[in-house]
Amino acid sequence: MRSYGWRAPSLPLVLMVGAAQGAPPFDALDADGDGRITRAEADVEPRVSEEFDAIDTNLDGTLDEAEYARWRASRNDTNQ
Ligand SMILES: [Ca+2]
Ligand SMILES: [Ca+2]
Repeated sequence: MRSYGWRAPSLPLVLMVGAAQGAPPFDALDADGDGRITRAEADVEPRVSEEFDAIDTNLDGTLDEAEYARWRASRNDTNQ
């Protein structure tokens, strides 16, 4: 008489969480809203922090929205 019906609804939740684990939106990391993500701001997101140099394609030490959008798009491609 044990009920294990909770397993069924848990699966879509896992899938949703998995999808949400993609990179956060630019605005979420740009804490001070100046349109650039600094290293300090990127520190809250380990994946962004680790790849900071790769994302900063113009090497100015900050991530602008275009650089970040390009990186997010490339991640989405590989994740699917
Ligand atoms: Ca900022
Ligand atoms: Ca940059």
